[in-house]
Amino acid sequence: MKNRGGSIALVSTALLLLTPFLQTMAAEAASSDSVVYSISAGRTSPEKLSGGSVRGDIYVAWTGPVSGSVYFALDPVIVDGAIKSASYEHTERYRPYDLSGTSPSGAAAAYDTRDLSDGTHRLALLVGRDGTSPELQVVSFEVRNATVTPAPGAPPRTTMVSADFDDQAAGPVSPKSFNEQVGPSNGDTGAYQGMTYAADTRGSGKVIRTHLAANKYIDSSGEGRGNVLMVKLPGSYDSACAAYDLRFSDGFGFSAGGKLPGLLGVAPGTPPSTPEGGGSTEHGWSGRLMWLGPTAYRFAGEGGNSNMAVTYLYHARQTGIWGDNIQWHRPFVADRWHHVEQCFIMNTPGRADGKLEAWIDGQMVVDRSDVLYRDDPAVHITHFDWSVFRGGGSSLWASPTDGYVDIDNLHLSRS
Ligand SMILES: [Ca+2]
Repeated sequence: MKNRGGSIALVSTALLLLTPFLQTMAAEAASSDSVVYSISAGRTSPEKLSGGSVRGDIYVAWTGPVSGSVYFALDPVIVDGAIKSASYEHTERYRPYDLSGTSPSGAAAAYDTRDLSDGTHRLALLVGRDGTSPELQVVSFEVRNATVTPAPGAPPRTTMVSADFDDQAAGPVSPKSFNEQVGPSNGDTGAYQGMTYAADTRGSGKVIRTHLAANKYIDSSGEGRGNVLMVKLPGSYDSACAAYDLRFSDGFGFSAGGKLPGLLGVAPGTPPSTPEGGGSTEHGWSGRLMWLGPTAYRFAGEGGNSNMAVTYLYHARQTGIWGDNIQWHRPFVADRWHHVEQCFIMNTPGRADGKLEAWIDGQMVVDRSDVLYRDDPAVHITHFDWSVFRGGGSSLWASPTDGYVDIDNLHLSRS
């Protein structure tokens, strides 16, 4: 964050040499960057609130220059540049300037976003300026506490798995602990090589960290090649969702791409790995998440991006042996927590009326209702596939740099 802040400051300095109009724009951009949030009372790992997606307790602060006080107003009504009303107000007279106040020990008090509806909200700040009137800042952000936004009339959802990994000791992930938290899967310790319970960069708790070693991909051998763990769901379902928090390590080399967890379904007697890796979709489908890089697909580099997210879908209607990329039109950002979610509703066998919905950081990015997951009526949603690896089936998918992927707050639900 510090390095990025430095480059923003350099850009701003360059713009200041241009026109007064650009000068104003640059100042506003730099100021909105000073409204940050953390998920810890210690304000660790702050991220920009502007454009962010938040849930639960958050700790918002103004970190820019102040002479005097900072007044916060949530969802303000602003008339002629003046704040007429707000759903929540708070004034801080001394640094640190916390949205919900500062305790005597110096810790920030929490603001509970569950007091807000899910969706877009605005926070206005009046920041004191010596000798001038306070400067008005307004930032927009998304609140997203509901795991899934159910359609009107949709049946209630049942949680199958809810795992935060916070009670685990730091160190290697054992088959026993994984199976207790996520569900029945491989009992062989070797299948978990490269997976550790690691400290959450957001301040407290644990996450599952998967090491993706330099120059390795899924068909390499040993630690750092990534993992595929098939988790049997408690039953067979026709509507299910998989959601989790996801973070790529700082400076992660996205290279050609790799796989991330998702759901799949196979008919009784068909191994769950069948509708993957170029296998048959006659008796199964799969819907993992992928990041793709521009060396694999040109679209993944559009706009100067290093990668793009897609649903990697194996389905009965696909024309080749490989699955189809359902584009999310959104990149992952290294060293940033993302919240991803995919929901699958099975089609009437033989009819293309299945649904695929996907969200990243509270934004719906896929909304399809024409998917033909299955021709075989014996196919349902039966497994969660914890895939975290680079690949692709060749060393072209490896990266020259070492990296890792953190996953947390796994939530599997069905209706
Ligand atoms: Ca956790």
